[in-house]
Amino acid sequence: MKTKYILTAAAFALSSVCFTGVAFAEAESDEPIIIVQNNWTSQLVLSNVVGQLLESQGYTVEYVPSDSQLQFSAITNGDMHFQIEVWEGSMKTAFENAVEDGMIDAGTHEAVTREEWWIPNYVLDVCPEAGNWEGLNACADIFKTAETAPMGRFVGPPADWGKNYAGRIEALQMDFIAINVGQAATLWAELQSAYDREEPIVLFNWTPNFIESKFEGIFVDFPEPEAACFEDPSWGPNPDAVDDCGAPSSAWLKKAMWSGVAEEWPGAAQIMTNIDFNNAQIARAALLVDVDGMEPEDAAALWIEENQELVTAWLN
Ligand code: TMO
Repeated sequence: MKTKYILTAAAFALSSVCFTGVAFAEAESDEPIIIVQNNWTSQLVLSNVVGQLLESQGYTVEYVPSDSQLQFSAITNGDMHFQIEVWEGSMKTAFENAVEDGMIDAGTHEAVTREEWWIPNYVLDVCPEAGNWEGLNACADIFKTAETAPMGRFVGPPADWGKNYAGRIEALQMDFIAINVGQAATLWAELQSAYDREEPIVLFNWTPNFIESKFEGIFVDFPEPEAACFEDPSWGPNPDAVDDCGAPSSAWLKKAMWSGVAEEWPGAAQIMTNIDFNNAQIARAALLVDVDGMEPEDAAALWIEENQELVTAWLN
Protein backbone atom coordinates (compact mmCIF):
# COMPACT_ATOMS: atom_id res chain seq x y z
CA MET A 1 0.00 0.00 0.00
CA LYS A 2 2.68 2.43 1.12
CA THR A 3 4.90 1.73 -1.87
CA LYS A 4 2.04 2.12 -4.32
CA TYR A 5 1.11 5.48 -2.88
CA ILE A 6 4.70 6.65 -3.16
CA LEU A 7 5.09 5.51 -6.76
CA THR A 8 1.89 7.29 -7.70
CA ALA A 9 3.13 10.41 -5.98
CA ALA A 10 6.39 10.18 -7.89
CA ALA A 11 4.60 9.76 -11.20
CA PHE A 12 2.54 12.85 -10.49
CA ALA A 13 5.59 14.80 -9.44
CA LEU A 14 7.52 13.87 -12.56
CA SER A 15 4.69 14.28 -15.05
CA SER A 16 4.01 17.81 -13.91
CA VAL A 17 7.58 18.96 -14.48
CA CYS A 18 8.37 16.77 -17.48
CA PHE A 19 7.68 18.94 -20.47
CA THR A 20 9.82 21.90 -19.43
CA GLY A 21 13.22 20.58 -20.44
CA VAL A 22 12.77 18.10 -23.27
CA ALA A 23 13.58 20.66 -25.97
CA PHE A 24 17.01 21.57 -24.64
CA ALA A 25 17.86 18.06 -23.48
CA GLU A 26 17.78 16.86 -27.11
CA ALA A 27 20.71 19.06 -28.06
CA GLU A 28 22.87 17.77 -25.23
CA SER A 29 25.11 14.75 -24.67
CA ASP A 30 23.42 11.34 -24.26
CA GLU A 31 26.12 10.21 -21.85
CA PRO A 32 25.00 9.52 -18.29
CA ILE A 33 25.44 12.22 -15.68
CA ILE A 34 27.21 10.64 -12.73
CA ILE A 35 25.93 11.81 -9.36
CA VAL A 36 28.09 11.07 -6.34
CA GLN A 37 26.58 9.33 -3.32
CA ASN A 38 27.98 9.32 0.23
CA ASN A 39 27.12 7.28 3.30
CA TRP A 40 24.71 9.49 5.25
CA THR A 41 20.99 9.77 4.78
CA SER A 42 20.20 13.30 3.63
CA GLN A 43 22.89 13.00 0.95
CA LEU A 44 21.41 9.74 -0.30
CA VAL A 45 17.93 11.24 -0.52
CA LEU A 46 18.96 14.58 -2.02
CA SER A 47 21.26 12.99 -4.59
CA ASN A 48 18.20 11.01 -5.68
CA VAL A 49 16.15 14.21 -5.76
CA VAL A 50 18.71 15.71 -8.15
CA GLY A 51 18.82 12.52 -10.21
CA GLN A 52 15.03 12.23 -10.49
CA LEU A 53 14.73 15.89 -11.50
CA LEU A 54 17.40 15.45 -14.18
CA GLU A 55 15.69 12.29 -15.43
CA SER A 56 12.41 14.20 -15.64
CA GLN A 57 14.19 16.50 -18.10
CA GLY A 58 15.36 13.61 -20.28
CA TYR A 59 18.88 13.13 -18.91
CA THR A 60 20.38 9.74 -18.14
CA VAL A 61 21.67 9.52 -14.58
CA GLU A 62 23.95 7.12 -12.76
CA TYR A 63 24.71 7.08 -9.04
CA VAL A 64 28.20 6.16 -7.92
CA PRO A 65 29.25 5.88 -4.27
CA SER A 66 32.38 7.70 -3.15
CA ASP A 67 34.37 8.68 -0.12
CA SER A 68 33.60 12.16 1.20
CA GLN A 69 37.27 13.19 0.87
CA LEU A 70 38.38 11.28 -2.26
CA GLN A 71 35.30 12.25 -4.29
CA PHE A 72 36.70 15.66 -5.18
CA SER A 73 39.57 14.40 -7.32
CA ALA A 74 37.06 12.18 -9.18
CA ILE A 75 34.85 15.25 -9.82
CA THR A 76 37.84 17.36 -10.82
CA ASN A 77 38.92 14.89 -13.51
CA GLY A 78 35.39 14.14 -14.79
CA ASP A 79 35.02 10.55 -13.54
CA MET A 80 32.07 11.85 -11.49
CA HIS A 81 30.02 14.93 -12.22
CA PHE A 82 28.02 16.32 -9.34
CA GLN A 83 27.93 16.36 -5.54
CA ILE A 84 24.91 17.90 -3.82
CA GLU A 85 26.22 18.15 -0.20
CA VAL A 86 29.69 19.53 0.48
CA TRP A 87 29.99 20.25 4.21
CA GLU A 88 32.38 22.93 5.34
CA GLY A 89 33.03 21.33 8.73
CA SER A 90 34.45 18.13 7.27
CA MET A 91 35.29 18.79 3.60
CA LYS A 92 36.47 22.39 3.27
CA THR A 93 40.13 21.61 2.65
CA ALA A 94 39.56 18.81 0.12
CA PHE A 95 36.90 20.90 -1.65
CA GLU A 96 38.99 24.07 -1.88
CA ASN A 97 42.04 22.17 -3.13
CA ALA A 98 39.90 20.63 -5.88
CA VAL A 99 38.48 24.02 -6.89
CA GLU A 100 42.06 25.22 -7.28
CA ASP A 101 42.59 22.27 -9.61
CA GLY A 102 39.60 23.24 -11.77
CA MET A 103 36.54 21.68 -10.10
CA ILE A 104 33.50 23.99 -10.17
CA ASP A 105 32.01 25.47 -7.02
CA ALA A 106 28.35 25.20 -8.12
CA GLY A 107 27.05 27.43 -5.35
CA THR A 108 26.17 27.60 -1.67
CA HIS A 109 22.88 26.32 -0.27
CA GLU A 110 20.75 28.53 1.92
CA ALA A 111 21.23 25.94 4.71
CA VAL A 112 23.54 26.78 7.59
CA THR A 113 25.29 23.70 8.93
CA ARG A 114 27.28 22.39 11.86
CA GLU A 115 29.20 19.16 12.47
CA GLU A 116 30.32 18.80 16.06
CA TRP A 117 30.31 16.91 19.36
CA TRP A 118 26.74 16.75 20.69
CA ILE A 119 25.08 15.83 24.03
CA PRO A 120 21.47 15.12 25.01
CA ASN A 121 20.02 17.79 27.31
CA TYR A 122 19.76 15.39 30.27
CA VAL A 123 23.59 15.36 30.41
CA LEU A 124 23.34 19.00 31.56
CA ASP A 125 21.48 17.84 34.70
CA VAL A 126 24.62 16.05 35.88
CA CYS A 127 27.20 18.24 34.15
CA PRO A 128 25.76 21.74 33.80
CA GLU A 129 28.78 23.18 31.93
CA ALA A 130 28.97 20.39 29.35
CA GLY A 131 27.88 22.71 26.55
CA ASN A 132 31.44 23.98 26.45
CA TRP A 133 34.48 21.75 25.80
CA GLU A 134 36.22 22.64 29.04
CA GLY A 135 33.09 22.04 31.10
CA LEU A 136 32.51 18.77 29.26
CA ASN A 137 36.10 17.74 29.87
CA ALA A 138 35.76 18.36 33.61
CA CYS A 139 33.03 15.67 33.58
CA ALA A 140 34.91 13.23 31.30
CA ASP A 141 34.57 10.57 33.96
CA ILE A 142 30.78 10.22 33.54
CA PHE A 143 31.33 9.26 29.88
CA LYS A 144 33.75 6.43 30.55
CA THR A 145 33.04 2.89 29.36
CA ALA A 146 34.82 -0.40 29.94
CA GLU A 147 36.66 0.25 26.68
CA THR A 148 37.88 3.76 27.54
CA ALA A 149 38.19 3.95 31.36
CA PRO A 150 39.58 5.97 33.00
CA MET A 151 38.97 8.30 30.03
CA GLY A 152 35.57 9.31 28.73
CA ARG A 153 34.25 7.93 25.46
CA PHE A 154 33.56 10.19 22.52
CA VAL A 155 31.50 8.30 19.93
CA GLY A 156 33.12 9.46 16.71
CA PRO A 157 32.15 9.33 13.03
CA PRO A 158 33.26 6.79 10.43
CA ALA A 159 36.90 7.38 9.48
CA ASP A 160 36.12 8.34 5.87
CA TRP A 161 34.30 11.50 6.97
CA GLY A 162 37.66 13.15 7.25
CA LYS A 163 37.67 14.00 10.93
CA ASN A 164 40.62 13.54 13.20
CA TYR A 165 39.15 13.72 16.69
CA ALA A 166 42.03 11.85 18.24
CA GLY A 167 44.18 14.77 17.08
CA ARG A 168 41.81 17.38 18.50
CA ILE A 169 41.53 15.52 21.82
CA GLU A 170 45.30 15.39 22.07
CA ALA A 171 45.75 19.04 21.10
CA LEU A 172 43.19 20.16 23.69
CA GLN A 173 44.56 17.66 26.24
CA MET A 174 41.10 16.27 26.89
CA ASP A 175 40.42 13.19 28.98
CA PHE A 176 38.54 11.43 26.18
CA ILE A 177 39.17 8.65 23.71
CA ALA A 178 37.47 8.77 20.30
CA ILE A 179 35.82 5.47 19.43
CA ASN A 180 34.82 5.75 15.79
CA VAL A 181 31.76 3.94 14.47
CA GLY A 182 31.81 2.14 11.13
CA GLN A 183 28.61 3.71 9.83
CA ALA A 184 26.11 6.43 10.67
CA ALA A 185 23.43 3.98 11.85
CA THR A 186 25.69 2.98 14.74
CA LEU A 187 25.83 6.60 15.95
CA TRP A 188 22.05 6.69 16.19
CA ALA A 189 21.84 3.24 17.80
CA GLU A 190 24.32 4.33 20.49
CA LEU A 191 22.35 7.54 21.03
CA GLN A 192 18.99 5.76 21.24
CA SER A 193 20.27 3.22 23.72
CA ALA A 194 21.82 5.89 25.98
CA TYR A 195 18.80 8.18 25.61
CA ASP A 196 16.34 5.46 26.66
CA ARG A 197 18.25 5.04 29.94
CA GLU A 198 19.33 8.69 30.30
CA GLU A 199 22.96 7.61 30.35
CA PRO A 200 25.62 10.22 29.61
CA ILE A 201 26.80 10.13 26.02
CA VAL A 202 28.72 12.52 23.79
CA LEU A 203 28.75 11.76 20.11
CA PHE A 204 29.37 13.23 16.68
CA ASN A 205 26.24 14.80 15.17
CA TRP A 206 25.37 17.43 12.62
CA THR A 207 22.61 19.75 11.56
CA PRO A 208 20.42 19.76 9.52
CA ASN A 209 19.57 16.18 10.43
CA PHE A 210 16.58 14.14 11.57
CA ILE A 211 18.03 14.14 15.10
CA GLU A 212 16.53 17.52 15.99
CA SER A 213 13.00 16.22 15.46
CA LYS A 214 13.53 13.21 17.71
CA PHE A 215 16.09 14.01 20.42
CA GLU A 216 16.68 17.08 22.58
CA GLY A 217 20.26 18.14 22.88
CA ILE A 218 22.98 20.66 22.10
CA PHE A 219 26.30 20.92 20.34
CA VAL A 220 29.39 21.34 22.48
CA ASP A 221 31.21 24.64 21.81
CA PHE A 222 34.90 24.43 20.99
CA PRO A 223 37.21 27.31 20.01
CA GLU A 224 36.01 28.63 16.62
CA PRO A 225 38.47 27.56 13.92
CA GLU A 226 40.65 30.04 12.09
CA ALA A 227 43.35 29.18 9.56
CA ALA A 228 45.97 29.84 12.25
CA CYS A 229 44.53 27.01 14.40
CA PHE A 230 45.88 24.50 11.89
CA GLU A 231 49.16 26.24 11.12
CA ASP A 232 50.33 28.12 14.17
CA PRO A 233 50.85 26.21 17.44
CA SER A 234 50.78 29.42 19.48
CA TRP A 235 47.15 30.03 18.42
CA GLY A 236 44.43 28.63 20.70
CA PRO A 237 44.25 27.11 24.20
CA ASN A 238 47.33 24.93 23.71
CA PRO A 239 50.36 27.12 22.83
CA ASP A 240 52.33 24.05 21.71
CA ALA A 241 49.81 22.40 19.36
CA VAL A 242 47.90 22.92 16.13
CA ASP A 243 44.31 21.52 15.74
CA ASP A 244 43.25 22.93 19.13
CA CYS A 245 39.88 24.16 17.83
CA GLY A 246 36.48 22.88 16.77
CA ALA A 247 34.55 22.85 13.49
CA PRO A 248 32.77 26.10 12.50
CA SER A 249 29.53 26.61 14.45
CA SER A 250 27.88 28.30 11.48
CA ALA A 251 29.14 26.64 8.33
CA TRP A 252 28.35 26.54 4.63
CA LEU A 253 26.95 23.73 2.52
CA LYS A 254 28.01 23.77 -1.13
CA LYS A 255 27.61 21.91 -4.41
CA ALA A 256 30.50 20.61 -6.49
CA MET A 257 30.42 20.08 -10.27
CA TRP A 258 32.82 18.81 -12.93
CA SER A 259 34.03 21.66 -15.17
CA GLY A 260 32.86 19.77 -18.29
CA VAL A 261 29.19 19.66 -17.29
CA ALA A 262 28.39 23.10 -18.70
CA GLU A 263 29.57 22.01 -22.15
CA GLU A 264 28.21 18.44 -22.20
CA TRP A 265 24.86 19.13 -20.56
CA PRO A 266 24.31 22.89 -20.33
CA GLY A 267 20.69 22.52 -19.20
CA ALA A 268 21.71 20.16 -16.42
CA ALA A 269 24.47 22.52 -15.34
CA GLN A 270 21.88 25.26 -15.00
CA ILE A 271 19.61 23.03 -12.89
CA MET A 272 22.51 21.97 -10.65
CA THR A 273 23.37 25.62 -10.18
CA ASN A 274 19.75 26.53 -9.37
CA ILE A 275 19.22 23.81 -6.74
CA ASP A 276 19.28 25.29 -3.24
CA PHE A 277 18.19 23.52 -0.06
CA ASN A 278 17.39 25.10 3.31
CA ASN A 279 17.74 23.45 6.73
CA ALA A 280 14.14 22.23 7.00
CA GLN A 281 14.24 20.65 3.55
CA ILE A 282 17.42 18.70 4.34
CA ALA A 283 16.20 17.59 7.78
CA ARG A 284 12.96 16.39 6.14
CA ALA A 285 14.93 14.33 3.60
CA ALA A 286 16.81 12.56 6.40
CA LEU A 287 13.67 12.03 8.49
CA LEU A 288 11.81 10.25 5.68
CA VAL A 289 14.47 7.53 5.81
CA ASP A 290 15.79 7.51 9.40
CA VAL A 291 12.42 7.92 11.12
CA ASP A 292 9.82 6.86 8.56
CA GLY A 293 11.91 3.97 7.22
CA MET A 294 11.58 4.76 3.52
CA GLU A 295 14.17 3.84 0.88
CA PRO A 296 16.17 6.87 -0.35
CA GLU A 297 14.69 6.64 -3.89
CA ASP A 298 11.12 6.59 -2.57
CA ALA A 299 11.88 9.33 -0.06
CA ALA A 300 13.25 11.45 -2.91
CA ALA A 301 10.10 10.96 -4.98
CA LEU A 302 7.92 11.95 -2.04
CA TRP A 303 10.19 14.91 -1.26
CA ILE A 304 9.78 16.14 -4.85
CA GLU A 305 6.02 15.70 -4.59
CA GLU A 306 5.99 17.76 -1.38
CA ASN A 307 8.07 20.55 -2.95
CA GLN A 308 6.51 20.99 -6.37
CA GLU A 309 6.68 24.75 -6.50
CA LEU A 310 10.31 24.80 -5.50
CA VAL A 311 11.50 22.17 -7.98
CA THR A 312 9.50 23.74 -10.78
CA ALA A 313 11.37 26.99 -10.16
CA TRP A 314 14.73 25.18 -10.32
CA LEU A 315 13.80 23.54 -13.62
CA ASN A 316 12.76 26.70 -15.41
C1 TMO B 1 29.22 15.04 6.44
N1 TMO B 1 28.36 14.83 7.62
C2 TMO B 1 27.08 15.57 7.43
C3 TMO B 1 28.04 13.39 7.79
O1 TMO B 1 28.99 15.25 8.72
